[in-house]
Amino acid sequence: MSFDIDRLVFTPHDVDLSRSPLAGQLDAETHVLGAFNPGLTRLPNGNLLMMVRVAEALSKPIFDGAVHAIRWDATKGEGGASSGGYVLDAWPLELADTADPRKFLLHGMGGFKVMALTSLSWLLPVEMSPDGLTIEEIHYDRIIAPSGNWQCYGVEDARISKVGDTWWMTTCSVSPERHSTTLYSSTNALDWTFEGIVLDHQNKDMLIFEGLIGGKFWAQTRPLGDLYFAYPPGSPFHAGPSINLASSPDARHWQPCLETHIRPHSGTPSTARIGGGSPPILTEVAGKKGWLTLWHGVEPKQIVGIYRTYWTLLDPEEPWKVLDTCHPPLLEPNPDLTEPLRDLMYLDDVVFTTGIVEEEDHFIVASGEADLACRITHIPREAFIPSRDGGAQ
Ligand code: MAN
Repeated sequence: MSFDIDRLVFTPHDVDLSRSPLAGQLDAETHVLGAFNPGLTRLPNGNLLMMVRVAEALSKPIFDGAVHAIRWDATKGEGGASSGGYVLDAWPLELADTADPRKFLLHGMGGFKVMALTSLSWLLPVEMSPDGLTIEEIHYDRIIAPSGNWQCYGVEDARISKVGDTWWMTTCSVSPERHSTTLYSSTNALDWTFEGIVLDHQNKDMLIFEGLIGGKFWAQTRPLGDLYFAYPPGSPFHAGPSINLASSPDARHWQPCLETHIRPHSGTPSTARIGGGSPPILTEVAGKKGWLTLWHGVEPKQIVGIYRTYWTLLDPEEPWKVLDTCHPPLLEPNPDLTEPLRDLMYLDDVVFTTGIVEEEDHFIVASGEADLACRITHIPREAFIPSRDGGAQ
């Protein structure tokens, strides 16, 4: 499917690294590997806010026979032992497998699959015009960067939901102890308060519904592991990560929901791995009212795979029930968009949707394109055409 308004609105060229939280801290040159996967919300002044993930990487990660990773360290910093700062870790080259451009695998780590990242991510608030197409202001004074050991390898992939008068932002925090979901809250979507870890190890892509159901907060979660149990032979689903639901009295303490939610289909490899995309919003598409959720499906291909965006409409009162969905993707990676940035590209075939704002006759959808730049697509309401066996998910 193609859309009239569909373009890259923010790229690595738009980031001024002299204002990065890492600036002047490392004895090595860095560059913006990607400025992508933006959370999206409407600000009180009518503009849109994109919370952009800036992945900052070493320009020359390999020197002195070692590959280097950036880490936030609580004991480093101008203010003494507790202010924190950034350091470089050297890993002997013979231990590292660097086939995946996003991370390197370290061998000889007790039999576990152990990774280090080629970049450290922090979050940059970028204010956009009401249609999401023009940059109005980049809020370097409100960057969200690692502030504790639980996110010493970075803060990634913000998703913003407004519930009542409060904005909630889930993020993925990376550390040796956990790859977790961290939460921030705000009363204006620009000044954020850290609320702690809300989902522990290997649970990310958490999307808080933009509204309460039965007086409770609801969210999609996606526990990820490398061990799953089989569906029975002949099942329409295949084993692997699923998008699950949880509810909470306060957005801080979450109880998993017993009902199944969105699961990978056995009939197609396109959704072999799935995860949440944009926060579910209560709206009307295809003649039905419900929670519209956009999520990603990954088709295995080489190392990273092909990432596409799919949609599902959920029952307004019982959100585990699927009202409609569509098997062909809503949004696919678009190489034409990234062509002008070809010299900066390090992977292909990825669109990763992270935000949605509703307008009268269309939705403004924010995605990361190729883990490189921010893509805004205006998707008309009529584009949501259910597959015939709509409720199969
Ligand atoms: C993972 C995450 C995302 C990223 C995709 C594609 O799902 O790290 O942040 O966009 O991979 O690389």
